[in-house]
Amino acid sequence: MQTEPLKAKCGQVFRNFCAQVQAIHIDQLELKWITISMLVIALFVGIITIDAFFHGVNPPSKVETIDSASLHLNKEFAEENLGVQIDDKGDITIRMVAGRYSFFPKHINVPAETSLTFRWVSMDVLHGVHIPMTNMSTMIVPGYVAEITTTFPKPGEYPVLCNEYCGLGHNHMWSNISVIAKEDWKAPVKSPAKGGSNNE
Ligand SMILES: [Cu+2]
Repeated sequence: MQTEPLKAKCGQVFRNFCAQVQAIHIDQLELKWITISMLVIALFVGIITIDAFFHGVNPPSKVETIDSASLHLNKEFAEENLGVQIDDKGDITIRMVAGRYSFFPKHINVPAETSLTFRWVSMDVLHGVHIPMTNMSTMIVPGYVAEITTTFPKPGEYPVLCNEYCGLGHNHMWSNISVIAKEDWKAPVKSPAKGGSNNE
């Protein structure tokens, strides 16, 4: 019942707005620059959209949840499943837990020039992880799994730093990764964790 008058009112407001816009005098030169600016904005938005589509960049709404209070009971993030694991297809997954004030495991060995999938969880408060010289920089929010795929281009020692203030010991919160030449790296002898459906 209320929709018709509302629709008419909205239509009237829109018509008034259009009339006002038409009444504004816009100089030709100004119009040219407005058009150029709009095209530049459209170009940038287009580039971002296409890039996100081809690189599989997802909005933060694509979340994977986990119970931070019972990580030790969770199959995927139980202590024996942490660290580097290689599956039958040769894909490497690294599971790490952040807690005040360290990353667990404290040290891992990974191969250089190889795609590595890191899965991070927090056992207590909000943490962050930053590995200089890589694209690894994310928040580790309690209750969520942060997954990032990265590649270390060169062998060497890489620090793993917490970049979210998490308490008095925040500045001691670090860990390190030894990146080993691809041909010298040996896969750890561990049975792969069953990922996916066991996050409750
Ligand atoms: Cu921290």
